[in-house]
Amino acid sequence: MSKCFDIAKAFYADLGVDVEAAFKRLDNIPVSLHCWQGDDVNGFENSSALDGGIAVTGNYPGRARTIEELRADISKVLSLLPGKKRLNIHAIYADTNGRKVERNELDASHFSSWIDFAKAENLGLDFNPTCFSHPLATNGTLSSADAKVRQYWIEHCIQCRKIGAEMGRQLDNPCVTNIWIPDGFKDTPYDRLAPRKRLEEALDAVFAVKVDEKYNRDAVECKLFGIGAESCTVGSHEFYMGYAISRKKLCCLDAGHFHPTEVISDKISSCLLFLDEILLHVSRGVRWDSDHVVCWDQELQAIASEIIRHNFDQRVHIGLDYFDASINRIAAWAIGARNMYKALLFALLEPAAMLKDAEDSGDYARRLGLMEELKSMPFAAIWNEYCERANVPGGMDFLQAVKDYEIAVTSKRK
Ligand code: RNT
Ligand code: ZN
Repeated sequence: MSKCFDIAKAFYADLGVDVEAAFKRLDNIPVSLHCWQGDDVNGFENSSALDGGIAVTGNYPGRARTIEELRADISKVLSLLPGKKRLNIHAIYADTNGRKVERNELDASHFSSWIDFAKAENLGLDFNPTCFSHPLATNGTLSSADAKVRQYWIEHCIQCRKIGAEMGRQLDNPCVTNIWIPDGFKDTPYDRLAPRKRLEEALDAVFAVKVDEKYNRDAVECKLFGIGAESCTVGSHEFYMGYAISRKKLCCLDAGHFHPTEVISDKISSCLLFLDEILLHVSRGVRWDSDHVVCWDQELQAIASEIIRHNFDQRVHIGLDYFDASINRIAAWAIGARNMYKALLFALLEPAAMLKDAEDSGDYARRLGLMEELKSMPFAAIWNEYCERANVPGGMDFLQAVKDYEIAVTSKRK
């Protein structure tokens, strides 16, 4: 234990904050690491290029090209993260031994090696159908006007929920299976209702198949627009909010899926008045849904504070969703994920009683003053201690670990 930590701890104790209790609580808040930062959302089907209105930019060397490389990279990233972890995978990351398996024919056997990996790394798993980067996804998926296309994606989503439940069962840890579809229109549609009605019916068909809720939770992710779908997105926020509440599903809030000045931190409290649980895709949109690496910015802190202040730890599932290929991918992954834990820890160190008292007594100057002063508390010493206790590098040292791995491993991938 460092001297700095002792001093910092005393600073927080003065405010009535128990650092050890904060550590204990953080130990039980999982963050789900998205596998797709490692390979630019490529997956292992070796066919279609990334589409669906999302885009990865940059071509930094060292992208994981095989399942083995991706897992090695994930293990490296995990070794740089303190706290509880989960792993979030997409259907296109199936382990099919090089065989082509149609997405509507995928089953849990194609993910058994991921389940083994999760066991070895002590992770819970989360899952996603992949309703993009596929020849049948060029003109809508679950909302397509073509019944055969809709049926294909309905079957894919059903299979994915079964896979999720099997992951949850084998790991004895419920899996969140999140459905996101890219369906939308580049130009102004005449009829916005019909595709939404088709989506509603298709989702009902997907969820009509019962899978054990103990092991699989269903989430649906809304969006404002995508590249090539600028004028209308079928699965909008209103659509999925209504759907999630009426069907008792989790709604997924992605930080990049709203108007640029709209923030998901403000939506959490409202959603949780009407829903038991929600899923977050913590991301950072820069001007658009650009999926930049998550920074420890005001919004990230606000998201974490909302979760902590209202004891939503177990009702908000925290997932990460960003992809940057312009810098070392392992660093990008670790920087964003560490920021998530950091923001949670910072929120856990808020002097709740003091802030609440200022607010309840109407002393808003004191509330603002406290919030501002808290920003310059000796937080770094607490964060470093949390990392050290978890045997991961505190402070900037993780960058050296990434560099070493780059020299030994990723730079050799040609
Ligand atoms: C796309 C959504 C979706 C994807 C991942 C890969 O805008 O955010 O969650 O990023 O499923
Ligand atoms: Zn997302």
